[in-house]
Amino acid sequence: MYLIFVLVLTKIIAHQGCQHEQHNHKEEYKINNLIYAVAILQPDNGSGVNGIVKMISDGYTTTIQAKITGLSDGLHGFHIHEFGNLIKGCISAGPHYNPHEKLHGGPNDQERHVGDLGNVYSENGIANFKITDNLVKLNGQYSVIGRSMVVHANEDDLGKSDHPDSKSTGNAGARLACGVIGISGPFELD
Ligand SMILES: [Cu+2]
Ligand SMILES: [Zn+2]
Repeated sequence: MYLIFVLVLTKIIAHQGCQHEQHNHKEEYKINNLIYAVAILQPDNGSGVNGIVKMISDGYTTTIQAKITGLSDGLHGFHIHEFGNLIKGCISAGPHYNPHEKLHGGPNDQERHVGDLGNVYSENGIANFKITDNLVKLNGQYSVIGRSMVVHANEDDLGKSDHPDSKSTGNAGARLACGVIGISGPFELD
């Protein structure tokens, strides 16, 4: 009787272990409950602009950090675009990632695309960028993994100018560099 009990118990524990393992396999790639992503920005049309974007998410907010070189001094629009297909360069990345069908805005606006990260500020050829955002996700239905990061020639007006493109693109101009957002482990951005 005791032996049967032990056998049944062992079976239950083994089964639970198995279920747990299957559950883990379905989850996003997490390290200490954080999800990491990376995008390596490559120049479009010989722009000379390069960069690395690092994202870390706890499932609620995502910190987005970037280091971009080769931009002119000043502000440059910086967005997550819909597609990770860069087959014809940055133009293939499509529009700003906008799953909720909003108008273009800035990262602190209610009315904004999920992909609207505002501007990077470049000085002496180097732009360092860091924000924490609560619309950009690295897990779930609206995960941005597999989409693209794009940096632009001009300042993003955050949807606030009279230009006809203001409410769709921020009139940020040409796409100077872009890269696909991929799953990562932790790494140093320096
Ligand atoms: Cu853009
Ligand atoms: Zn936008």
